Amino acid sequence: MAFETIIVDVEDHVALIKLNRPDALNALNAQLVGELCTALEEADANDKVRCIILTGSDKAFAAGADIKEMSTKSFVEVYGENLFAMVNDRIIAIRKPIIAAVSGYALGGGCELAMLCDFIIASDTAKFGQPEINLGVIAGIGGTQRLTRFVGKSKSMDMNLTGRFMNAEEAERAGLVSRVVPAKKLLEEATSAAQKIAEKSSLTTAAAKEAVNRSYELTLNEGILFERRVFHSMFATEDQKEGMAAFLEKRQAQFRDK
Ligand code: CO8
Repeated sequence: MAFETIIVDVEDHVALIKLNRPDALNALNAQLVGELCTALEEADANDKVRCIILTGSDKAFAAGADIKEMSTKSFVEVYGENLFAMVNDRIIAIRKPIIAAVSGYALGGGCELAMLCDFIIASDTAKFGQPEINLGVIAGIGGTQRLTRFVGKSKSMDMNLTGRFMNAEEAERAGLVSRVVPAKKLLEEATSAAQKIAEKSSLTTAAAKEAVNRSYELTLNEGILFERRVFHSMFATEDQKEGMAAFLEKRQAQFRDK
């Protein structure tokens, strides 16, 4: 499908999705959000794709929901259409790993979009924030929920109540991002991580993603039971036999997603 607000490129089993509304700092309008969800679903369904990278520009991953588009909406409209429910639901349904490669601003819906990915690699120029409070609203797609689970109550309250931005170093310290790299190396680093993931069995990467995500929904004991059962089920796959045989034979495993 031809897109106007994003650029999609598939190479070496990695789908790179680039948000591309430079004049609006990649603000998430309805068109971009619709195209993004479609591109993610197409990548999820494409057998050639084994990992997805979501990125923006050097200046902005995304500066949030499109304020111009939202500003005149009424309660009846946003409640009636359940604004942003669909984006959340479509993105969390993606089974392949998604890496957010974040440079520059990741604000409001931009920060929330990065948190909807499986992990975040940030450039040293990245700035994260939930500045919705300055607009007379609050976060709408995880900024009070996912952020609190990722960085704890105190920092989440600070971000959501003052609207201040967190730089990359603070975001790494707080556990929001997995690593920080120089801006020029951002895509190289994200691609290298994606290619490492692409080498694994896609059965096991999907299972690992599912198990980690369940940790946010279940009690510890239920989560460990879920993990153990999924671990057991891996023994029904050829890839488990291949992975363990390859280790014992001191060779590289050849996974076949079976
Ligand atoms: N919406 C619409 N346009 C935007 C947005 C935005 N969120 N952010 C920037 N732009 C536009 C500006 O209007 C400007 O356009 P123009 O040149 O036509 O005037 C252009 O992008 C460049 O922006 P600035 O001139 O402001 O650039 P600066 O470098 O001076 O400032 C900032 C950069 C600090 C990022 C500043 O643009 C800013 O504060 N932006 C708004 C950030 C914000 O408040 N975000 C939260 C939005 S609300 C939200 O996200 C609710 C969550 C809903 C979930 C959505 C899930 C899909």
